[in-house]
Amino acid sequence: MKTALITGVTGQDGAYLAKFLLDKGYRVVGLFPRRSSNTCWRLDYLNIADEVEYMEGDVTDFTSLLRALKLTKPDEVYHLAAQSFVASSWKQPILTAQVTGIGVVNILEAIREVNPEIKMYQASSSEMFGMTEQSEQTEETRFYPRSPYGVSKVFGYWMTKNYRESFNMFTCNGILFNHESPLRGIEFVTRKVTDAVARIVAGQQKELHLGNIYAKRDWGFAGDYVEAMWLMLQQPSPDDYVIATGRTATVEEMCKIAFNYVGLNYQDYVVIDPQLYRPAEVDLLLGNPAKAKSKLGWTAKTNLEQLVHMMVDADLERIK
Ligand code: NDP
Ligand code: GDR
Repeated sequence: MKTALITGVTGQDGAYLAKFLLDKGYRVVGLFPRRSSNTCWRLDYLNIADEVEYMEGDVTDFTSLLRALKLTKPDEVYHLAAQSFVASSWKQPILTAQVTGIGVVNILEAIREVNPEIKMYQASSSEMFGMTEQSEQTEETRFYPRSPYGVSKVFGYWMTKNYRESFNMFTCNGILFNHESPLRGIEFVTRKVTDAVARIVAGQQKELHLGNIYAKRDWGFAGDYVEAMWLMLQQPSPDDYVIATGRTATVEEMCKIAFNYVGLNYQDYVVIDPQLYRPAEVDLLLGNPAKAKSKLGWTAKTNLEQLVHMMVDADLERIK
């Protein structure tokens, strides 16, 4: 039986990945930072909270990572923990750098110290491309991050690559484009929209305030994307991969799909609020997942309409 240690196990991806690995017969250990209230709602939703083992630790506390690795002896580490909300990264830039950036070198150092044979997945991001000059982004596209979050992820990306090249460690970057689900945090735009649709249907909300609805994103389903993380660590050698659907849509188009699904016109509810504009924006993300298809045999299974409908259904159910 293989053991996987997941940092960020209580997050969207951590929950889906834990379920995926448990179904494969793994022993799954989650690094669990001390919080004053319950953060296990996603693991509860997937009915796996009791099947995961927990190790208290925080990615900014190197000693807690050393201890977690020594005690649990994982074969694979999936490093998902981050301050992952781009908009917050301008409000808490130093925390974002410490958690999302330095956290990566903390885990790499801890692995090097305890057992450099442990395979490691780093949750890199399409936000690293930022103000891209290319209409379609691949593993070769230059990075131009546009937020403290994106800058921190670029640091983590290069550290992961550097430890592979310097110490021959099995470390992989998954450059994942936006992926969503019914377990997405409410602050991210897709979930904000689907939650609002459900509340409007229930008569609990009248308007939906949004920022830049012309931003384009390549949105996939988180449940599909966690398989790609696992596949990267099963290859004969470590590498970096773009994981995306290959289709882009504006926030406005995404709204239209969500409102149309319940027979409403988004234009009757959406209010543009300039306060929600970001200090610097990423206008267009569109991934080319050709390498993942040819090397990992991975493609996205869920299209944008299916994804949005799934999220609206889940929010309608919650409102009930
Ligand atoms: P979430 O924000 O849902 O989850 C983040 C997780 O990190 C939570 O479990 C959180 O714990 C944990 N965490 C935060 N700070 C610390 C800390 N100091 N020590 C230990 N754990 C911490 O993110 P997602 O699941 O959506 O994303 C997973 C990873 O993938 C992140 O690194 C994100 O940046 C990256 N990514 C995500 C994409 C997406 O579209 N979802 C796309 C590309 C990359 P708690 O619950 O206690 O707050
Ligand atoms: P993103 O996701 O920044 O791409 O990062 P988010 O859903 O927050 O924003 C997507 C786009 O929508 C625009 N937008 C709004 N966004 C939010 N959150 N709220 C609004 O009201 C709103 N109105 C318009 C944004 O300006 C943006 O252009 C996500 C995170 O999961 C990162 O951790 C991950 O690395 C990237 O995806 C890939």
